[in-house]
Amino acid sequence: MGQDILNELEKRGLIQQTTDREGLAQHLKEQQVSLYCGFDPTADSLHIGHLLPVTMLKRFQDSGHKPIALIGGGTGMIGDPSGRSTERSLNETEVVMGFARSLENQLAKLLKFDEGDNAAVARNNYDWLHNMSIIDFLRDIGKHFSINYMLAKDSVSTRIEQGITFTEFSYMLMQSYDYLKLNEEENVSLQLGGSDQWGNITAGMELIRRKRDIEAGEEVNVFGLTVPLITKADGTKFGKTAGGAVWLDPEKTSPYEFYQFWLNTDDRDAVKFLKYFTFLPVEEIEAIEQHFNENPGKREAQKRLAEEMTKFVHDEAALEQAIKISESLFSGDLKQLSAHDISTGFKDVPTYEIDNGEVGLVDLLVQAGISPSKRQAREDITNGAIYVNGERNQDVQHVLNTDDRIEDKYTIIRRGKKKYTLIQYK
Ligand code: 629
Repeated sequence: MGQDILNELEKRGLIQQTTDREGLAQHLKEQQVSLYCGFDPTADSLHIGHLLPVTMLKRFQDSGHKPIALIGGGTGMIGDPSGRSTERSLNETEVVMGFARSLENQLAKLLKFDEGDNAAVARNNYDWLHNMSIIDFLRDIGKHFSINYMLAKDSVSTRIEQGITFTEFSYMLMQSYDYLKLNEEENVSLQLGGSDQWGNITAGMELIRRKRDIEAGEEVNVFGLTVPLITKADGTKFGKTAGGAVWLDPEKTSPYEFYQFWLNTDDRDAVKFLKYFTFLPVEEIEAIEQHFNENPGKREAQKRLAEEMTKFVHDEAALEQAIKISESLFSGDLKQLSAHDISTGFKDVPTYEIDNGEVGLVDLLVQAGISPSKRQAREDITNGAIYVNGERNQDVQHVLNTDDRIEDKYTIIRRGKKKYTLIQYK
């Protein structure tokens, strides 16, 4: 089954921890393994922090195993304390349900749900958690965990000082129950997650062992595997930009912004990220690494990373649009951009709205705050520092007319090398 997937994952640096490494390797060699990773619906989209586990599910699927994407419709109502220093605020049921549907649709695009005997499966733990009785929960699950065991988990121990409610304290029992449930119903024997999930994953294994040992006296083969937390060479948090989180939903983070996020990867991180996130074979990445080391200025590693990731999360057409916008902005040649390209590519650029009439270039520069005074505006123009839609304009008498508008909506003014302002007509 699959060309020794664990070795491949190890080569790529993707294994933080596993339970019983030897046993797991054997298990994966002997049979098709059903494995799962959970995603709590805490927003209406997955973000880049979810991408590594998603690609992990795909790697296992590509090597013949069966991935199960668990949507935490039930656990999302409670809130995982893992890796968090403060209590979460609770969302309404309808909100969580809506988020759950969005995540399910996104996952449907990233894994193969309809191919072969290892087609991916989506389950939602709301289905078995929402009507579980408190008596059953405390008798059948709670009874298997000592308070000492639960207090010793990082997710809890790091919160004792700050405070943790009984609600979040109980979270690990729900995730443990999921593993048990999926073990029984889907024959799941491996749970994946980020390293923040280690405590919850091992708690689930504990519950399965206790249940099975008590009820049948048999040995059970269940495993856990975590991927590393992603760190960046410059010490800043991975996945955050000035504009906030990087979402997988193209409405929240456009494919252009998504592409740019990867393109801006630090030289020191680029090869590591190629190994982590892309499906390019390690040998190919090593070849890219060699070229890259010879000529880092070409940013070949970042370009390849941005291409592969944009293609995976979005599609070929989105990638082409992202490249087109990036190249136009870089070269300053904006003529080939559509209004739609502009609204995507200039999201973070200062925008100035003006009435739909004619306006002199000098006046516009001052009104839009591009030049500080009329005198300076005239100087900027004569000096050749002002570009209208990518073309230098040195005419102080120029009056902006409809020819200066892209699809009658926008004019792009550039002052100097890089300072863009978007003029939008009301
Ligand atoms: C029920 C819920 C389960 C199994 C897992 C879960 C969700 C889990 C969690 N995961 C994070 C999330 O939902 O909170 N308790 O945002 C997130 N995960 C992916 C990775 C993670 C983790 O979705 O495991 O480490 C991020 O990389 O934080 O039965």
